Amino acid sequence: MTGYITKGIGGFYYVRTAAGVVECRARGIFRKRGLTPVAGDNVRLSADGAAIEEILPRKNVFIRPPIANLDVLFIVASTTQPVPSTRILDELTAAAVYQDVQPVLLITKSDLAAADRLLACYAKSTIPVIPLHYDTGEGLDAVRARIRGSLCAFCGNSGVGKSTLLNALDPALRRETGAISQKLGRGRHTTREVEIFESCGGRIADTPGFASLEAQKLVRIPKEELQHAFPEFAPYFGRCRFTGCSHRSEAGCAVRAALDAGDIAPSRYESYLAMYEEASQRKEWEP
Ligand SMILES: Nc1nc2c(ncn2[C@@H]2O[C@H](COP(=O)(O)OP(=O)(O)O)[C@@H](O)[C@H]2O)c(=O)[nH]1
Ligand SMILES: [Mg+2]
Ligand SMILES: [Zn+2]
Repeated sequence: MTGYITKGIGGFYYVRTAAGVVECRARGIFRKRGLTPVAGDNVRLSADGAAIEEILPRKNVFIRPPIANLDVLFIVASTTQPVPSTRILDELTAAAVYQDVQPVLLITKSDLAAADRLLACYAKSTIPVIPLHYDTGEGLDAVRARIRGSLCAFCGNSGVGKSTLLNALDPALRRETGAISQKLGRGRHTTREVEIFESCGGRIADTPGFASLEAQKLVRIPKEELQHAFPEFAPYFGRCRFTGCSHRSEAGCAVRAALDAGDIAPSRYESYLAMYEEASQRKEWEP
């Protein structure tokens, strides 16, 4: 019997199988090998259904929050209240691309301020951007289409409108919204477990850890790999004067030429430089 882990808590795992959700334990062998089953893992159960026998190969895995096999990361940004930091959005999109997760930017509160600035930053990035308008319902079907058949998670600062969006996508989700949930949220969110529920023909992971936007903790991207986490740089690889060009200050850099020509957004390039600098200063042994 196989299935996927919807939640792990206190040594118990809940595995959704064709026969329903089964509560089971993980075999001791995993701990010995330093392997921890996490939500999203596809697993094979023992014949009696009481134990996880095997973790099937993973597409990807995040440690904080603990989740495996993520297909789509919805990054929720509001036009205002709070005003988004493109640097943080770029760190999140890069973390997703690096882990083979499709990032999708969702823009909320487009009724309060124009989404133009954000749209312009990502227009050349190949990263899908979906502005949402709750008065007309614009954008909701596009989000549902991305959820269908996928395992997805939503991340974004507190107050950007994640819960409001989930309720609009599927009222059955009944998320608490607004000031009350934020006030209660602080302490509680840090201890809550990741949980996966089915909705819109796909699976949505409730990942408290993503909400705080700690992209730094999601994944450490080595500086040489960073360029690959910015999809709009790809057409220029191999066209720089020097092999191994870091696209920072080298002469004859094709990425910088594209920046000057307006084919790469300045905010995206600045994020690349800042993240490169940070990766350069990081010690190998730092977690
Ligand atoms: N005007 C406006 N307010 C919104 C929108 N989306 C969410 N809000 C409000 O923003 C506040 C925070 O929303 P919530 O969904 O709780 O944010 P979360 O912390 O990301 O889950 C609530 O008062 C919502 O009613 C939007 O598109 N337009
Ligand atoms: Mg919320
Ligand atoms: Zn270059």
